[in-house]
Amino acid sequence: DQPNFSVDLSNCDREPIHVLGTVQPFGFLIALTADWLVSRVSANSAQFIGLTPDDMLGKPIAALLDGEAIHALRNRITLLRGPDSVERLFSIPLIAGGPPFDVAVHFSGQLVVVEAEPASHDEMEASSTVRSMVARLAQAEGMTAFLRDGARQVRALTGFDRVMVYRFADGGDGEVVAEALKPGIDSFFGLHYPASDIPAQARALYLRNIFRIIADVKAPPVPVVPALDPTGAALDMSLCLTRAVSPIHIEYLGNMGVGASLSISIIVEGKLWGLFACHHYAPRLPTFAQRSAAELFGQIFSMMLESRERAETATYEGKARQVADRLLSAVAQDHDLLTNARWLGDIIFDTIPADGVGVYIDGQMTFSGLAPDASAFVAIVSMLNRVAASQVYTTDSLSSVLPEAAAYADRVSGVLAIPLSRRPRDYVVLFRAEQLRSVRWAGNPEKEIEYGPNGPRLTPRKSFESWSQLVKGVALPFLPAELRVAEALRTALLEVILRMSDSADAERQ
Ligand code: BLA
Repeated sequence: DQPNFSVDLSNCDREPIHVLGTVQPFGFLIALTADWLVSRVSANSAQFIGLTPDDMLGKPIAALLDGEAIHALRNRITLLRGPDSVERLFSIPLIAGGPPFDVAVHFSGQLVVVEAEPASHDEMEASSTVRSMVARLAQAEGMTAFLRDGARQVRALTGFDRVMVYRFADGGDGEVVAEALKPGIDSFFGLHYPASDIPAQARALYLRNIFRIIADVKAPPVPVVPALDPTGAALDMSLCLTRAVSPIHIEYLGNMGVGASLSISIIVEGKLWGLFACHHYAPRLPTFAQRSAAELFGQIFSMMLESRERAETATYEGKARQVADRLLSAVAQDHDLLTNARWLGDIIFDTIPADGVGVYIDGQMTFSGLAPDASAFVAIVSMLNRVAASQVYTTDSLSSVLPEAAAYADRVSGVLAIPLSRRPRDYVVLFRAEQLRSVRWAGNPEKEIEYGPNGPRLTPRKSFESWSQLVKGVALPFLPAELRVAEALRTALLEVILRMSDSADAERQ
């Protein structure tokens, strides 16, 4: 850990965002040793409880806070389960006769970390709020509606101007797949961003701590003192609710004109599937109760998404088996169908979406939809003969394996080839267009805005441009499930072809 790390655009994936040593000014923080001596305090403590860090550091906390508060905190700490758990208390006076606070407690290594903010007196019942949100969501038909309704529910709960469902691809880049907006603001729906915009260490942190808020992008962060303990260690703030965030990210939000940001992790099968990413165009701090409800909603949403994805997979696999059966019986009836690219495409695109198909049998070629020209196809086939003898072969970037394909990479970038014969010669080949062709930019032209020190790179438009550079000549990848289907189609087709040659042999005898 390097608390003095100086961050810029080239190194933000190494910025130690969990030990920046600052909190946001809407709350304050006290860290206690195992024997309940105050070991760290945020510099703004006096504003909340009238005690400065100097008043508190090194003292037993029992001598400083109200006895009942201490008792409540101790009780709550015994409830902490597992390394990443955080407990909450609502509306407790920390100083005898003083105002009440909403409080969170957790362990950071050996230290007990107490964070507090003025109580919101929010009478909201998190459980019944979330229950009705979930009930509505359960009615959504289909994945698109489910994600959109999820965004709407989070917007209704938090009151943020923009709520996006941001989904990660395997490499960490992402796409806005659903959105709920205050009327009149421009949509980010369908936009893609490179992995660097939410760097790896942030994605790792968001798996452990599923909720974060930046209540006021412009509010200067408050240092926690002392920054380092006598052993030179910084406070690990991974699980803090008041953690102030990376200055690079603050610059990004500022460049976008965003006043507050909130995000909730969406975790499916133990992986960071995506985020609810929310923007508000003024500072905004939902109440402690609302934030707790939003966090709980995120967890339930994730589980519902997981079960919907599983059901979708099962449906998909059933459909794929039907397609293989249909293909098998139709071709068995009419062998000519095998060279009918249009017919093949119609059947296969249902389960393996693609933009075109080419068939190469005994040197004859037929095409349908998006396809390279005949001479380019011959080159692809001879490349396939070298790499793919008896297995389905895919690439999402043809030009990276066949350099001459760069000439038409802006049209055809992805290839899935199903070899039809044991001799490496005949193929059904699916083509996918370059991904950029199927993506649109919906953002406004740059607004009048003063950029931070790292300039306009830290804006959605520049992010989108940099993502576009990364995916030049790259199609949407063929998914593992699609590969399995293609493999099943290969087996089915191979069977017909073997039967065809058996009967041809029989006729000859
Ligand atoms: C964090 N970056 C984030 C977060 C989001 C984004 C949602 C989570 C924190 C939050 O809730 O605000 C990215 N937000 C987006 C994107 C959109 C959006 C893509 O609204 C699209 C509409 N960020 C950059 C670059 C770097 C960077 C170039 O754009 C570094 C080179 C860093 N982003 C960065 C860091 C964090 C972050 C370090 C972690 C912030 C933290 O939790 O401390």
